[in-house]
Amino acid sequence: QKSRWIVLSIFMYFSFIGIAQNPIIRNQYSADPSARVFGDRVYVYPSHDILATDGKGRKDWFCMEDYHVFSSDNLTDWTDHGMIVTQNKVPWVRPESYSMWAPDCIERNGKYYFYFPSTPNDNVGNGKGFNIGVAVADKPIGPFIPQDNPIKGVQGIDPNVFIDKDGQAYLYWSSGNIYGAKLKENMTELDSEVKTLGDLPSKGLKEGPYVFERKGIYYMTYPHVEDKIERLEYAISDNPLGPFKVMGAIMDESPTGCWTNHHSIIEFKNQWYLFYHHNDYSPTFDKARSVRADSLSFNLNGTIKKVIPTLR
Ligand code: FUB
Repeated sequence: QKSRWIVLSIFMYFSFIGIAQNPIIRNQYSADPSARVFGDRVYVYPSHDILATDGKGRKDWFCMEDYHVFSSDNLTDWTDHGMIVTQNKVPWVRPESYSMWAPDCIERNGKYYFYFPSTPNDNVGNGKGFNIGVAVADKPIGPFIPQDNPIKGVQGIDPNVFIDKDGQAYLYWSSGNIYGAKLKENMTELDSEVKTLGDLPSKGLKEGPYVFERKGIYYMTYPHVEDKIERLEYAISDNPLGPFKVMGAIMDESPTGCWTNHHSIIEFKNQWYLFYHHNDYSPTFDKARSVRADSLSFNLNGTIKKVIPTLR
C-alpha cells in the first residue's frame, strides 16, 4: 500500500512540474531546429519533413514544402502556431522542388526576419542550386511576407543570422564549406564581401552553421561529416568572422544511423540548451526527422561540455 502511494506521488509530482521528453515536436516530422528566445517564450523554427509521394518531391530524399513555428514558455508544452511560409507563396522558389530546407529567424527593431533556402525558379539567376530568401513579420508567429527575390550574392543552404552587441548583423550559410558576410541594417542585403571561413576542418562536409556569443567568445558551431554521420562541432574566435580555432565536439555522431544533425543553442531562464534532431519517429528512413532539446553547459574556461542525447 505504502509503495503504491509513493509511486503515485512521484507520478503526480512529475505530472505537475512537467517533464520534457524527446522528441519535443510530436504532431509532425521536424528537423534543423532554429530556437530563439523572444520575450518570455522559446520559439522553434524547424524544417518540416514530409514523405515524398508520386509527383511530389524526390523519392528517398528530403521533401519539404513549408515551415511551421512552435513555441513554449517551459520547454515542455509546445504550441504549433501553424504554417508560416510555403513554397507556393514565394515568388522566386521552384514549387516542384520541395526543398524548403533549414531556416533561421531573428528579431531586429520589432520586426522578425525569417531566412530560408530553396531552389530558385528559372527567373532567378540560372535557376540552379540553392538561394536564400527572407520573409518578414511583425510578430514571431507571423504573418510572414516573403520578399520577391532571394538575397543577392548568396548561394547555398542553412542560413544563420547573428547580431553582435554593437548591432552589426552577420549572415552565415553553407555550401560544402561555411561562408559569412555582414548584413545591412535592412537585414535583406549583404554589406561586405563574402568570406569563406577557411579555418574550420578542411576535410569533409561542414554545414548548418550557428553562431552565438558568450562572455566575449564567439562560437561557430556546425555539423561536420568526415565519414557517414554528422558530428556537432565548434570553433571559437574573438571576432564573428574569425579567424576561428577548432575546439572539438558538442555532440558525437548518432550510433543509430541518422546521417544529419542540425542544431541551435540558446540561453533561456539562466540555462543553456542545445536543440538538434534525430529520426526518432522514423528509424528506417533518416530524412523524416524529429526535433529534440537537451541542456548544455560550459566549463569555466568557456569550452563546451559534450552533450549526451537524452532519449525518450
Ligand atoms: O534538412 C535538409 C538538410 O539536412 C539541411 O539543410 C542540413 O543541414 C541537413 O540537416
